[in-house]
Amino acid sequence: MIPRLTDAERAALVDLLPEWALAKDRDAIERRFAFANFSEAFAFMTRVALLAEAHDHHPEWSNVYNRVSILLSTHDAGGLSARDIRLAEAIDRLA
Ligand code: H2B
Repeated sequence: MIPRLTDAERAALVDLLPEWALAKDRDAIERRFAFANFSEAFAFMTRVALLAEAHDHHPEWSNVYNRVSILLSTHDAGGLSARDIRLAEAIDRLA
């Protein structure tokens, strides 16, 4: 079983991932992105999809025209784990 984040690790998130927020109704983090148009949004999603495959860790996400919403949570842990943090950091480096 993959361990969920400890309280100390959760407290560090605000500094580590300032663009991400804790989800209201899930043990998850989320971030919204906006691009110039659909093409740029979808190009970003393609790059995130490749990252997700490389990490073997996959986002829950949606796209509406130029906007992309990403929610990260570890299904195998039933909540937030270090895997979510690693993928969020990698997505931040793309954005
Ligand atoms: N993605 C997410 N978000 N959570 C998981 O627990 C997860 C995953 N598990 N991607 C991976 C795939 C697992 O199912 C495979 C077998 O490694």
